[in-house]
Amino acid sequence: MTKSLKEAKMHYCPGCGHTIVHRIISEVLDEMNVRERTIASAPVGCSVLLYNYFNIDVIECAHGRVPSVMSAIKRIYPDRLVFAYQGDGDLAAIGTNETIHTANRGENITVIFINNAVYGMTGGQMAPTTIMGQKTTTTPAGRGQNQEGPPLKMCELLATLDAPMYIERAAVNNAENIKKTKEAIRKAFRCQMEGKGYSFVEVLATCPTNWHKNMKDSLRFIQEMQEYFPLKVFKDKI
Ligand SMILES: Cc1ncc(C[n+]2csc(CCOP(=O)(O)OP(=O)(O)O)c2C)c(N)n1
Ligand code: SF4
Repeated sequence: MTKSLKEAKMHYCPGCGHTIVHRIISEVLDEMNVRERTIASAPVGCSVLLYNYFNIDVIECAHGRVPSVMSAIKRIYPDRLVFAYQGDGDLAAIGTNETIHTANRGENITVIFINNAVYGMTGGQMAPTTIMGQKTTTTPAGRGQNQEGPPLKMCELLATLDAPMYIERAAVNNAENIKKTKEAIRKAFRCQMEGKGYSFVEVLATCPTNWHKNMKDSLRFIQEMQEYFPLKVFKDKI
């Protein structure tokens, strides 16, 4: 158990990527000794209850409004570590506007973006990051070019802006990638604490329930996602 996580039973489905990312974040907060100075957002989505799990200050934000709320909090408390935690429906659909303008302003916050290629909480509808051909409840024949268009690549999009300082895409499908995810989050937090500016870490994460896959196939699906979402550092101006 880490100090930054409470001893609480999580509500996530077995095999859910959110649990791994929660654990990684908590380890980094412990190791950086910033737990008591950290403020996070709980988004609307499956991680809506993350304030029950993290032993830090958390503010609940309306769906998609997270980066704006966290920008305001950071401006009021510039000495705090402020991070947004968002799913792909939250960050890349209803919240696209806030995401782009927050990054473009170079707000000194960290955004952790959980890309599980679906709307998890509401039952597996298509997300902006659903990959081509992927079947969801709203794309029963698979996501197609004519009706839905290709997936939105948020790291690539944000990397075209001048202000962001650090942008990386990682995944939690094996031990090596989990280690890299932890390093990416640590680097992003350090970027913020050194006052350098906006940092963004996307994490490809499993949703076995809405993918209708067992764990082995879910991990394999993260490999398939990488055809559209390559794992790499898109920007490092730290
Ligand atoms: C303003 C508003 N619109 C729509 C919803 C319904 N809603 C709740 S969660 C969600 C999608 C969540 O998906 P995602 O952000 O990808 O997170 P996940 O559940 O996959 O972790 C939606 C559309 C809402 N709660 N509020
Ligand atoms: S529905 Fe998907 S994202 Fe939500 S808790 Fe279950 S596995 Fe995780």
